[in-house]
Amino acid sequence: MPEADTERAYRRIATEEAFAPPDLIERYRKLIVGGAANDRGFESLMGYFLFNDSPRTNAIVERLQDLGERRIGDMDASGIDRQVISLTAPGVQVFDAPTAVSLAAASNDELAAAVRAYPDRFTGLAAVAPQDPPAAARELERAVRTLGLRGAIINSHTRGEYLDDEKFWDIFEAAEALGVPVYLHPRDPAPKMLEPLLECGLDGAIYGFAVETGMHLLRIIMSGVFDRFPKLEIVVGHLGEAIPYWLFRVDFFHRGIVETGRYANVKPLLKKPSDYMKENIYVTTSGMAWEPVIMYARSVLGTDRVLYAMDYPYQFVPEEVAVTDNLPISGDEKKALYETNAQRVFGLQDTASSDGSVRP
Ligand code: 1DF
Ligand code: MN
Repeated sequence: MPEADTERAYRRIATEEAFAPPDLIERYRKLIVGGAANDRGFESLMGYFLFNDSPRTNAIVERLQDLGERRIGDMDASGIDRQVISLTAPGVQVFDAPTAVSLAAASNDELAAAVRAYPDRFTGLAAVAPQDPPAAARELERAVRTLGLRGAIINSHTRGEYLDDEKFWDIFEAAEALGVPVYLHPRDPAPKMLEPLLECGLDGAIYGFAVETGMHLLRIIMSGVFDRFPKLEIVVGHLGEAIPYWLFRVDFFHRGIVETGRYANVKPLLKKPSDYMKENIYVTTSGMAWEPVIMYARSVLGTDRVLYAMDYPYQFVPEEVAVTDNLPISGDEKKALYETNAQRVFGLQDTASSDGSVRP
Protein backbone atom coordinates (compact mmCIF):
# COMPACT_ATOMS: atom_id res chain seq x y z
CA MET A 1 0.00 0.00 0.00
CA PRO A 2 1.27 3.52 -0.75
CA GLU A 3 2.76 5.41 2.19
CA ALA A 4 0.61 7.52 4.47
CA ASP A 5 -0.05 11.16 3.78
CA THR A 6 2.12 12.43 6.62
CA GLU A 7 5.27 10.70 5.35
CA ARG A 8 5.15 12.42 1.99
CA ALA A 9 6.25 15.87 0.86
CA TYR A 10 3.25 16.05 -1.49
CA ARG A 11 -0.43 15.25 -1.52
CA ARG A 12 -1.65 13.21 -4.45
CA ILE A 13 -4.49 14.87 -6.34
CA ALA A 14 -6.12 12.71 -9.02
CA THR A 15 -7.79 14.93 -11.58
CA GLU A 16 -9.87 12.77 -13.97
CA GLU A 17 -12.02 10.65 -11.73
CA ALA A 18 -15.57 9.64 -12.67
CA PHE A 19 -18.95 9.16 -11.01
CA ALA A 20 -22.49 8.49 -12.22
CA PRO A 21 -25.80 9.08 -10.43
CA PRO A 22 -27.93 5.88 -10.33
CA ASP A 23 -30.66 7.75 -12.23
CA LEU A 24 -28.28 8.41 -15.13
CA ILE A 25 -27.23 4.75 -15.24
CA GLU A 26 -30.92 3.79 -15.41
CA ARG A 27 -31.53 6.25 -18.24
CA TYR A 28 -28.54 4.90 -20.18
CA ARG A 29 -29.95 1.38 -19.79
CA LYS A 30 -33.33 2.47 -21.12
CA LEU A 31 -31.76 4.33 -24.06
CA ILE A 32 -29.88 1.19 -25.06
CA VAL A 33 -32.74 -1.27 -24.51
CA GLY A 34 -35.21 0.94 -26.38
CA GLY A 35 -32.73 1.58 -29.22
CA ALA A 36 -33.59 5.25 -28.79
CA ALA A 37 -29.99 6.38 -28.55
CA ASN A 38 -29.53 5.75 -32.26
CA ASP A 39 -25.82 5.92 -31.57
CA ARG A 40 -23.72 2.79 -32.18
CA GLY A 41 -20.71 4.25 -30.42
CA PHE A 42 -22.66 4.93 -27.25
CA GLU A 43 -24.27 1.48 -27.47
CA SER A 44 -20.86 -0.16 -27.79
CA LEU A 45 -19.45 1.78 -24.84
CA MET A 46 -22.27 1.82 -22.34
CA GLY A 47 -23.76 -1.44 -23.58
CA TYR A 48 -20.49 -3.02 -22.48
CA PHE A 49 -20.58 -1.56 -18.98
CA LEU A 50 -24.32 -2.00 -18.36
CA PHE A 51 -25.07 -5.35 -20.05
CA ASN A 52 -21.81 -7.32 -20.08
CA ASP A 53 -22.56 -8.50 -16.51
CA SER A 54 -19.00 -9.58 -15.66
CA PRO A 55 -17.25 -9.04 -12.31
CA ARG A 56 -14.96 -6.52 -13.99
CA THR A 57 -17.68 -4.31 -15.51
CA ASN A 58 -20.05 -4.68 -12.55
CA ALA A 59 -17.35 -3.51 -10.14
CA ILE A 60 -16.77 -0.41 -12.26
CA VAL A 61 -20.47 0.42 -12.49
CA GLU A 62 -20.87 0.00 -8.70
CA ARG A 63 -17.86 2.19 -7.97
CA LEU A 64 -19.09 4.86 -10.39
CA GLN A 65 -22.24 5.30 -8.33
CA ASP A 66 -20.51 5.69 -4.96
CA LEU A 67 -19.59 9.14 -3.67
CA GLY A 68 -19.08 7.99 -0.12
CA GLU A 69 -17.11 5.56 2.01
CA ARG A 70 -16.37 3.04 -0.72
CA ARG A 71 -14.70 5.69 -2.86
CA ILE A 72 -12.83 7.08 0.14
CA GLY A 73 -11.67 3.54 0.97
CA ASP A 74 -10.39 3.05 -2.57
CA MET A 75 -8.60 6.40 -2.40
CA ASP A 76 -6.98 5.41 0.89
CA ALA A 77 -5.97 2.03 -0.53
CA SER A 78 -4.36 3.64 -3.57
CA GLY A 79 -2.73 6.63 -1.88
CA ILE A 80 -4.98 9.31 -3.37
CA ASP A 81 -5.54 12.31 -1.11
CA ARG A 82 -8.05 14.13 -3.30
CA GLN A 83 -10.13 13.27 -6.35
CA VAL A 84 -11.27 15.87 -8.85
CA ILE A 85 -14.55 14.17 -9.77
CA SER A 86 -16.63 14.54 -12.93
CA LEU A 87 -19.75 12.98 -14.37
CA THR A 88 -18.73 9.92 -16.39
CA ALA A 89 -18.52 9.93 -20.18
CA PRO A 90 -20.61 10.50 -22.25
CA GLY A 91 -22.37 12.47 -19.54
CA VAL A 92 -25.61 14.12 -20.58
CA GLN A 93 -24.47 14.53 -24.18
CA VAL A 94 -26.59 11.66 -25.53
CA PHE A 95 -29.96 13.12 -24.52
CA ASP A 96 -32.26 15.69 -26.09
CA ALA A 97 -31.48 19.26 -25.05
CA PRO A 98 -34.11 19.81 -22.30
CA THR A 99 -33.38 16.41 -20.72
CA ALA A 100 -29.64 17.06 -20.87
CA VAL A 101 -29.99 20.49 -19.26
CA SER A 102 -31.98 19.14 -16.32
CA LEU A 103 -29.76 16.05 -15.87
CA ALA A 104 -26.64 18.23 -15.80
CA ALA A 105 -28.12 20.36 -13.02
CA ALA A 106 -29.17 17.28 -11.03
CA SER A 107 -25.72 15.73 -11.44
CA ASN A 108 -24.03 18.94 -10.30
CA ASP A 109 -26.27 19.17 -7.24
CA GLU A 110 -25.42 15.58 -6.30
CA LEU A 111 -21.70 16.07 -6.84
CA ALA A 112 -21.68 19.34 -4.89
CA ALA A 113 -23.38 17.61 -1.95
CA ALA A 114 -20.62 14.97 -1.95
CA VAL A 115 -17.96 17.68 -2.04
CA ARG A 116 -19.63 19.34 0.95
CA ALA A 117 -19.62 15.99 2.76
CA TYR A 118 -15.91 15.34 2.03
CA PRO A 119 -14.36 18.75 1.43
CA ASP A 120 -10.86 17.49 2.22
CA ARG A 121 -11.09 14.61 -0.26
CA PHE A 122 -13.34 15.66 -3.15
CA THR A 123 -13.38 18.48 -5.70
CA GLY A 124 -16.02 18.52 -8.43
CA LEU A 125 -16.30 19.61 -12.06
CA ALA A 126 -19.65 20.59 -13.56
CA ALA A 127 -21.54 18.64 -16.18
CA VAL A 128 -23.03 20.88 -18.85
CA ALA A 129 -25.32 20.24 -21.84
CA PRO A 130 -23.62 21.51 -25.02
CA GLN A 131 -26.93 20.80 -26.79
CA ASP A 132 -28.07 24.16 -25.38
CA PRO A 133 -24.99 26.40 -25.20
CA PRO A 134 -26.57 29.38 -23.39
CA ALA A 135 -28.06 27.03 -20.79
CA ALA A 136 -24.69 25.28 -20.47
CA ALA A 137 -23.01 28.63 -19.82
CA ARG A 138 -25.62 29.50 -17.17
CA GLU A 139 -25.27 26.09 -15.52
CA LEU A 140 -21.48 26.44 -15.41
CA GLU A 141 -21.86 29.80 -13.73
CA ARG A 142 -24.33 28.38 -11.18
CA ALA A 143 -22.09 25.37 -10.57
CA VAL A 144 -19.02 27.52 -9.92
CA ARG A 145 -20.59 30.47 -8.09
CA THR A 146 -23.29 28.69 -6.09
CA LEU A 147 -22.17 25.07 -5.83
CA GLY A 148 -18.39 25.57 -5.58
CA LEU A 149 -17.51 23.28 -8.49
CA ARG A 150 -14.18 24.11 -10.14
CA GLY A 151 -14.64 23.80 -13.90
CA ALA A 152 -16.65 22.01 -16.56
CA ILE A 153 -16.30 18.63 -18.18
CA ILE A 154 -17.30 18.03 -21.77
CA ASN A 155 -17.07 14.52 -23.21
CA SER A 156 -15.88 15.25 -26.74
CA HIS A 157 -18.55 15.28 -29.46
CA THR A 158 -22.18 16.08 -28.80
CA ARG A 159 -24.38 14.19 -31.22
CA GLY A 160 -21.57 14.31 -33.79
CA GLU A 161 -20.78 18.00 -33.33
CA TYR A 162 -17.51 19.52 -32.10
CA LEU A 163 -16.72 22.55 -29.99
CA ASP A 164 -14.83 24.39 -32.73
CA ASP A 165 -18.31 25.37 -34.00
CA GLU A 166 -18.87 28.92 -32.77
CA LYS A 167 -22.39 28.07 -31.69
CA PHE A 168 -20.79 26.40 -28.64
CA TRP A 169 -18.55 29.32 -27.68
CA ASP A 170 -20.89 30.67 -25.00
CA ILE A 171 -19.45 27.85 -22.90
CA PHE A 172 -15.85 28.91 -23.50
CA GLU A 173 -16.73 32.53 -22.86
CA ALA A 174 -18.29 31.59 -19.51
CA ALA A 175 -15.35 29.40 -18.49
CA GLU A 176 -12.86 32.15 -19.31
CA ALA A 177 -14.91 34.77 -17.44
CA LEU A 178 -15.26 32.51 -14.39
CA GLY A 179 -11.56 31.61 -14.46
CA VAL A 180 -12.20 27.86 -14.53
CA PRO A 181 -10.96 25.22 -16.99
CA VAL A 182 -12.92 23.01 -19.37
CA TYR A 183 -11.90 19.36 -19.17
CA LEU A 184 -12.17 17.82 -22.63
CA HIS A 185 -12.79 14.18 -21.76
CA PRO A 186 -13.02 11.33 -24.29
CA ARG A 187 -16.03 9.37 -25.38
CA ASP A 188 -16.82 6.97 -28.21
CA PRO A 189 -15.91 8.36 -31.65
CA ALA A 190 -18.46 10.43 -33.55
CA PRO A 191 -20.73 8.52 -35.95
CA LYS A 192 -18.82 9.70 -39.04
CA MET A 193 -15.63 7.94 -37.96
CA LEU A 194 -16.92 5.18 -35.74
CA GLU A 195 -17.15 2.20 -38.08
CA PRO A 196 -13.48 1.52 -38.96
CA LEU A 197 -12.68 1.61 -35.24
CA LEU A 198 -15.72 -0.35 -34.06
CA GLU A 199 -15.37 -3.20 -36.55
CA CYS A 200 -12.00 -4.21 -35.11
CA GLY A 201 -12.64 -3.45 -31.43
CA LEU A 202 -10.74 -0.17 -31.32
CA ASP A 203 -13.61 2.26 -30.65
CA GLY A 204 -13.20 2.35 -26.86
CA ALA A 205 -10.61 3.58 -24.38
CA ILE A 206 -8.05 1.31 -26.03
CA TYR A 207 -7.56 3.81 -28.90
CA GLY A 208 -10.79 5.23 -30.37
CA PHE A 209 -11.20 7.65 -27.46
CA ALA A 210 -7.83 9.20 -28.28
CA VAL A 211 -8.55 9.43 -32.02
CA GLU A 212 -11.82 11.21 -31.25
CA THR A 213 -10.53 13.49 -28.52
CA GLY A 214 -7.11 14.31 -29.94
CA MET A 215 -8.75 15.35 -33.21
CA HIS A 216 -11.31 17.36 -31.25
CA LEU A 217 -8.53 19.21 -29.45
CA LEU A 218 -6.82 20.06 -32.75
CA ARG A 219 -10.14 21.25 -34.19
CA ILE A 220 -10.53 23.57 -31.20
CA ILE A 221 -6.98 24.92 -31.55
CA MET A 222 -7.30 25.46 -35.32
CA SER A 223 -10.65 27.22 -34.93
CA GLY A 224 -8.94 30.20 -33.32
CA VAL A 225 -10.83 29.80 -30.06
CA PHE A 226 -7.72 30.74 -28.05
CA ASP A 227 -7.24 33.92 -30.07
CA ARG A 228 -10.81 34.86 -29.14
CA PHE A 229 -10.49 33.69 -25.52
CA PRO A 230 -6.77 33.98 -24.69
CA LYS A 231 -7.20 33.10 -21.01
CA LEU A 232 -9.31 29.99 -21.68
CA GLU A 233 -7.75 26.82 -20.26
CA ILE A 234 -8.56 23.33 -21.52
CA VAL A 235 -7.46 20.19 -19.71
CA VAL A 236 -7.00 16.98 -21.68
CA GLY A 237 -6.40 13.51 -20.29
CA HIS A 238 -4.29 10.57 -21.37
CA LEU A 239 -1.21 12.80 -21.65
CA GLY A 240 -2.80 14.90 -24.37
CA GLU A 241 -4.50 12.17 -26.43
CA ALA A 242 -1.26 11.73 -28.44
CA ILE A 243 -1.17 15.35 -29.65
CA PRO A 244 2.12 16.24 -27.87
CA TYR A 245 3.79 13.62 -30.08
CA TRP A 246 2.51 15.34 -33.23
CA LEU A 247 3.26 19.00 -32.57
CA PHE A 248 6.25 19.37 -34.88
CA ARG A 249 4.33 18.03 -37.87
CA VAL A 250 1.13 19.90 -37.01
CA ASP A 251 3.03 23.21 -36.85
CA PHE A 252 4.85 22.48 -40.13
CA PHE A 253 1.76 21.62 -42.14
CA HIS A 254 -0.49 24.17 -40.48
CA ARG A 255 1.90 26.83 -41.79
CA GLY A 256 1.64 25.36 -45.28
CA ILE A 257 -2.13 25.10 -45.24
CA VAL A 258 -2.53 28.70 -44.13
CA GLU A 259 0.10 30.09 -46.54
CA THR A 260 -1.47 28.45 -49.57
CA GLY A 261 -5.09 29.04 -48.62
CA ARG A 262 -5.72 25.33 -49.18
CA TYR A 263 -8.95 25.32 -47.13
CA ALA A 264 -11.32 28.29 -47.24
CA ASN A 265 -12.38 27.72 -43.64
CA VAL A 266 -8.89 27.34 -42.12
CA LYS A 267 -7.90 30.79 -40.99
CA PRO A 268 -4.51 32.06 -39.85
CA LEU A 269 -3.84 31.96 -36.11
CA LEU A 270 -1.93 34.46 -34.02
CA LYS A 271 0.40 31.69 -32.84
CA LYS A 272 1.60 28.22 -33.84
CA PRO A 273 -0.67 25.32 -32.82
CA SER A 274 2.07 24.12 -30.46
CA ASP A 275 2.09 27.51 -28.71
CA TYR A 276 -1.53 27.03 -27.65
CA MET A 277 -0.64 23.57 -26.35
CA LYS A 278 1.98 25.21 -24.12
CA GLU A 279 -0.07 28.25 -23.09
CA ASN A 280 -3.74 27.19 -22.94
CA ILE A 281 -3.72 23.40 -22.48
CA TYR A 282 -2.94 21.19 -19.52
CA VAL A 283 -2.62 17.43 -19.83
CA THR A 284 -3.17 14.78 -17.19
CA THR A 285 -1.64 11.34 -16.83
CA SER A 286 -5.03 9.58 -16.64
CA GLY A 287 -4.73 5.98 -17.68
CA MET A 288 -1.08 6.46 -18.67
CA ALA A 289 0.98 5.40 -15.68
CA TRP A 290 4.00 4.96 -17.89
CA GLU A 291 7.29 6.71 -17.18
CA PRO A 292 8.64 7.37 -20.72
CA VAL A 293 5.45 9.07 -21.88
CA ILE A 294 5.00 11.13 -18.72
CA MET A 295 8.61 12.31 -19.07
CA TYR A 296 8.07 13.08 -22.75
CA ALA A 297 4.92 15.16 -22.13
CA ARG A 298 6.70 17.13 -19.41
CA SER A 299 9.67 17.80 -21.69
CA VAL A 300 7.48 19.03 -24.57
CA LEU A 301 4.80 20.99 -22.70
CA GLY A 302 6.67 22.01 -19.56
CA THR A 303 6.63 20.74 -16.00
CA ASP A 304 3.80 23.08 -15.01
CA ARG A 305 1.50 21.65 -17.73
CA VAL A 306 1.26 18.00 -16.65
CA LEU A 307 -1.05 16.89 -13.82
CA TYR A 308 -1.56 13.51 -12.21
CA ALA A 309 -4.81 11.57 -12.77
CA MET A 310 -5.81 7.94 -12.26
CA ASP A 311 -9.05 7.55 -14.28
CA TYR A 312 -10.90 5.91 -11.40
CA PRO A 313 -12.85 3.67 -11.54
CA TYR A 314 -12.12 2.71 -15.15
CA GLN A 315 -8.42 2.25 -14.50
CA PHE A 316 -8.40 1.69 -10.77
CA VAL A 317 -4.97 0.18 -10.21
CA PRO A 318 -4.26 0.53 -6.48
CA GLU A 319 -0.47 0.34 -6.83
CA GLU A 320 -0.15 2.65 -9.85
CA VAL A 321 1.05 5.73 -7.95
CA ALA A 322 4.38 3.92 -7.52
CA VAL A 323 5.13 4.79 -11.16
CA THR A 324 4.71 8.51 -10.51
CA ASP A 325 6.35 8.33 -7.07
CA ASN A 326 9.43 6.80 -8.69
CA LEU A 327 9.82 9.17 -11.64
CA PRO A 328 13.43 10.41 -12.03
CA ILE A 329 12.50 14.01 -11.17
CA SER A 330 13.11 16.31 -8.22
CA GLY A 331 10.87 16.48 -5.16
CA ASP A 332 9.62 19.91 -6.22
CA GLU A 333 8.75 18.60 -9.67
CA LYS A 334 6.88 15.65 -8.16
CA LYS A 335 4.94 18.02 -5.95
CA ALA A 336 4.01 20.08 -9.02
CA LEU A 337 2.87 17.00 -10.91
CA TYR A 338 0.80 15.61 -8.05
CA GLU A 339 -0.38 18.68 -6.22
CA THR A 340 0.47 22.29 -7.00
CA ASN A 341 -0.33 22.22 -10.73
CA ALA A 342 -3.80 20.86 -9.91
CA GLN A 343 -4.26 23.45 -7.16
CA ARG A 344 -3.46 26.21 -9.63
CA VAL A 345 -5.53 24.88 -12.55
CA PHE A 346 -8.62 24.07 -10.50
CA GLY A 347 -8.27 26.97 -8.05
CA LEU A 348 -8.16 24.62 -5.08
CA GLN A 349 -6.69 27.20 -2.77
CA ASP A 350 -10.14 28.81 -2.93
CA THR A 351 -11.77 25.67 -1.54
CA ALA A 352 -12.43 25.92 2.17
CA SER A 353 -12.33 22.64 4.10
CA SER A 354 -14.78 21.51 6.74
CA ASP A 355 -12.95 23.20 9.61
CA GLY A 356 -13.05 26.50 7.74
CA SER A 357 -9.34 26.55 7.01
CA VAL A 358 -8.30 27.06 3.41
CA ARG A 359 -6.56 23.93 2.18
CA PRO A 360 -6.06 22.28 -1.22
C1 1DF B 1 -13.76 3.75 -20.24
C2 1DF B 1 -12.74 4.58 -19.84
C3 1DF B 1 -15.06 4.24 -20.28
C4 1DF B 1 -13.00 5.87 -19.52
C5 1DF B 1 -15.33 5.55 -19.94
O1 1DF B 1 -16.55 6.11 -19.95
C6 1DF B 1 -14.27 6.37 -19.55
C7 1DF B 1 -13.48 2.38 -20.59
C8 1DF B 1 -17.67 5.31 -20.17
O2 1DF B 1 -12.55 1.79 -20.02
O3 1DF B 1 -14.14 1.83 -21.47
O4 1DF B 1 -14.55 7.62 -19.21
N1 1DF B 1 -11.89 6.67 -19.17
O5 1DF B 1 -11.99 7.84 -18.90
O6 1DF B 1 -10.80 6.11 -19.17
MN1 MN C 1 -11.58 9.28 -17.86
